Amino acid sequence: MIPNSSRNRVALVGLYNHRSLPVHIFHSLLEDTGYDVRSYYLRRQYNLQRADPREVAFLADQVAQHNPGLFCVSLTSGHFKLAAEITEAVRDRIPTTVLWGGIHPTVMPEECLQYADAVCRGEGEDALLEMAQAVRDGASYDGIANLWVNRNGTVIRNEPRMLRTDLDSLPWPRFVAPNRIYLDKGGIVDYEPGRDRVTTYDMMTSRGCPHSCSYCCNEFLNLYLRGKGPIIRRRSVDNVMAELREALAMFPNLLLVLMGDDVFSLNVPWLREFAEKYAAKIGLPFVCNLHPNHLDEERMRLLKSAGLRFCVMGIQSGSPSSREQLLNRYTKQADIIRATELVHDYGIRPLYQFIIDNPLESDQQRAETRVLISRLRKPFSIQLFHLTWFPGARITEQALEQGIIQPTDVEHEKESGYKFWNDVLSYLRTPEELYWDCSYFLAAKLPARVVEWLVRQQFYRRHIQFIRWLLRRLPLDYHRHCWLMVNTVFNVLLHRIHFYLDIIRDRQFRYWRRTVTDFLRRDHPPVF
Ligand code: B12
Ligand code: SF4
Repeated sequence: MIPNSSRNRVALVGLYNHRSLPVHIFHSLLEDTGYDVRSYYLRRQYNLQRADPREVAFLADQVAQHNPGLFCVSLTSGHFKLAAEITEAVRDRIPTTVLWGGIHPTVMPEECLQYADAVCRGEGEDALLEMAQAVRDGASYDGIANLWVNRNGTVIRNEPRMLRTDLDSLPWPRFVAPNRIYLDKGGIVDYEPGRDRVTTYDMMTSRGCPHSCSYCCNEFLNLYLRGKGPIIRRRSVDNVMAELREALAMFPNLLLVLMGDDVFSLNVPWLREFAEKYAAKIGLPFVCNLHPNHLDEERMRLLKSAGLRFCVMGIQSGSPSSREQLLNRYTKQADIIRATELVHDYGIRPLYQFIIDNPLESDQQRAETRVLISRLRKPFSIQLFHLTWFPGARITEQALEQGIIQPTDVEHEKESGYKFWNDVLSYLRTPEELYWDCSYFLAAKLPARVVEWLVRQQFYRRHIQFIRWLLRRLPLDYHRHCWLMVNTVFNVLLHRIHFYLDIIRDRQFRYWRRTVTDFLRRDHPPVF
C-alpha cells in the first residue's frame, strides 16, 4: 500500500546515460506539472563496467529515502537485467508502483511485465503524465493508451496513441539542476561538474526515421506505429534556437553541440531556416548524423554554413547485396561515393560507421566493404560496430530462425554492450576477426592497391597480432587530430569574440540611443 505522502513523488532512473534525453525531459515535464521528482543516473555514457550489487543497493537506498509513489526506469535492451535488479531492490525497500519505458519495454513488453506493474510502449510523455496522475489520485491506470499493464498476472494491452506532432510543447532537459542525482561506484558523483566545465550539449530536433534497417529499432517502430500519425516530426527552428540560447546562457563554455537525430538532413526547407538562424544566433560547431540518401550539394552547403564541422555517416557495409538483402538498406554504391565526396569537398571531418562480425555476410561481401573503404576520399575516420542482436529486429529474427544464433545471444540476455564498446583491434579478437578489422583500418589509410596486395600476403595473416599492435600504436592520424583541435579552439575563440563584440555594440548602441533621446527630450534654449 503506497502511503498518501508518497503519491505526489516520482523517481526516474536512467542507466549508463547521464544525459538521457527521455529521463531529463520527463523530469522537466513532471516538475513543471507540480510533482516532487528526483532522477537518478547510474553510471555515465560509454562506461563499460557492469554495476555491482553494492551500487544497485546504494541506488535503491537513495530511492527509498525519497519514497516515491511511482518508480520509473528508462532502459535499452542491454540493461534489462540491471533494470530488473534495481526494481527488485527498490521493491524490497518500499511499496511503489513500477513503470518501465524505453525501446526494450516497447519491443519486449511481456517479459518486462514480470518486473514492472506497467510498461510504456512507444513515446512516453503523455502516458507518464496520466500514470503519475492516476497514482497520485489513487485511480486505475489500466486503460492508459501506450501502456501494457500487469493486473494480477493478466496483461492488459492498451493501443498506442496518436503520435505527438507538436514537439515544441515539450520542455527541454535541464541537465544541471537540483534533484538530478548522478551515481557511480556506490556513491554520488558530479558528472556535470558545474556549469563552467560543461563543453558539449546533447539535443534532438526531430523524432523518427523514414528507413527500416533490419538491425535498428526504427523498423519495429515504423510498423508498430503505422496509422498513428506522421512518423517523422520536427521541432520548429525557433524552438531549437531558444533551447540552445538557454543552453549557452547556462553553460558559457560550450564547445560543441551534438545533434542526436537519426538523420539530420531530411527536410530541406527546415535546414534552410536552421542554417540561417543557427549561424547568426548560436554559431557553435556542431556534429550530426547524415545518411547518403539524404545528402546533396544544397544540404551540404547549408550544413556547412550553419557550422557543421564533423559528421557521422552510417554506411554499414560496402557490399550492395549485403546492404539490400541483409541490412534492408537501399543505398546505391554511387550514392555513398557521391555523399562522401561532398562531405570531403566541404571540409567536414567525417566518421563513417560500419557493421562488422555479421555471420550472415560472406567473405566476398566483407572484401567488398574493404574495397569501398579504400575508395572513399581520405582523410576520414572509421568506426566498426559489432552486429548486436537486438530483440525484435528483423535480422535477429532471421538469424534465430536459421539457427545462426541462440536466444542467449540476443542482447537482453547476452548484455554484450558492457564488453563490446569498440573493442575492435583488441588482443582478445580472434585472428580471423583481426584479419578483417585490420584490413578495414588499413583501407582507411592506405591506397586500395597497397591494401589489396598486403592482405593477400602470408605475412599479413601470420603476423596479424603484430599488425594490430602497430595499428593501435601508430599515431596515423596524429597531425590531423592536432589540426582539428586547433581548428575547434580557433572557431570557439572567434565565436566568443563575436559574442562580446555583439554585447559591446549593443551596449554602445543603447548608450548612444539614450544620450540622443535624453538630448532631444531636454528643453533646449533656442539656438538663435
Ligand atoms: C541519440 C541516441 C543515442 C545517444 C544518446 C544521447 C543522449 N544524451 O541521450 C548516444 C550516442 C549517446 C547513444 C548511445 C547508445 N545507444 Co543510442 N540511440 C539514440 C537514438 C538515435 C535516439 C534516442 C533518444 O534519445 N531519443 C529521444 C528520446 C526523447 O526518446 P527515446 O529515447 O526514444 O524514448 C522515448 C520512448 O522510448 C519512451 N521512453 C523512454 N524511456 C522511458 C521511460 C519511461 C518510464 C516511460 C514511461 C517512457 C520512456 O518515451 C521517450 C520519449 O517519448 C536511438 C534510436 C532512436 N531513434 O530511438 C538510439 C538507441 C536508443 N541507441 C541504442 C544503443 C544500442 C545505444 C548504445 C548501447 C550504443 C553503444 N554501443 O554504446 C549506447 C547506450 C546508451 C544508453 N545507456 O542508453 C539502440 C538501443 C537498441 C536496444 N534495443 O537496446 C537504439 C534504439 C538504436 C538502435 N540500434 O536501434 N544513443
Ligand atoms: S537510417 Fe539509421 S536510424 Fe534510420 S532505420 Fe536505418 S539505422 Fe535506423
